[in-house]
Amino acid sequence: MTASTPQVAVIMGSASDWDTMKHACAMLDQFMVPYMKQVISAHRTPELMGEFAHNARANGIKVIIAGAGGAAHLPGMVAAQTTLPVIGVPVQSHALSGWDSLLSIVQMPGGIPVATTAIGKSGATNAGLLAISMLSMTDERLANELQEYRDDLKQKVDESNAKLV
Ligand code: RP5
Repeated sequence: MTASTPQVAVIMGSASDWDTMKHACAMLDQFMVPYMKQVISAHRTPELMGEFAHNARANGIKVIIAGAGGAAHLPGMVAAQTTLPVIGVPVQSHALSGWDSLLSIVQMPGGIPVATTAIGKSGATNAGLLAISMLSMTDERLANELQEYRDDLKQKVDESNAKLV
C-alpha cells in the first residue's frame, strides 16, 4: 500500500446519485484523504457489488461510504459482505422524498450494522466527515484538522452573533 492507496471507497447505486455523493467526496478532498469513487448497483450489478465488498479490505480500504435511493439495498448488501465500517447515505428520491431510501438503509437487522446519515447533501457531507473521524483514530494529522474544522464552525457562529448587535 502506498500513501495514495484509497482509504475510503465512495460508492453509489447510480450516476444520478453523484449530485448528492459529491459532497462526501468534497470533504475527503478538503482533508486530503485518498479515496476512490464508483457506481456499483445492488440491483443492476450484483456480482460487481459482491466482488467489491469481498476485496475492499485486502485492497486497503478502511471505510466504505455507500449512497443509494429508493429501494436502497446497496449499503446493507455491501455491509453483509465485509466487516469494514459502512456508512449509508440515503439519496433523496423523487417519489417519496428519500423516506424510502432512509428506511431501507437505517432498518438493518441486528448483526450487520450500517451507520446511516441524514437524507441528501447534509448526509453525504456528514458521511465524509464521519469517515475522516474514523480514520483520525490512528491519524494525528486528521485528528488535528478535524478539531480545526470544528473551531472554524464555532468561529462562524461567533461572527454571526457579533453581527446581530
Ligand atoms: C437506486 O435507484 C440508485 O441509488 C438511485 O438513487 C435510484 C435511481 O437510479 P436511476 O434510475 O437514476 O439510475 O438504485
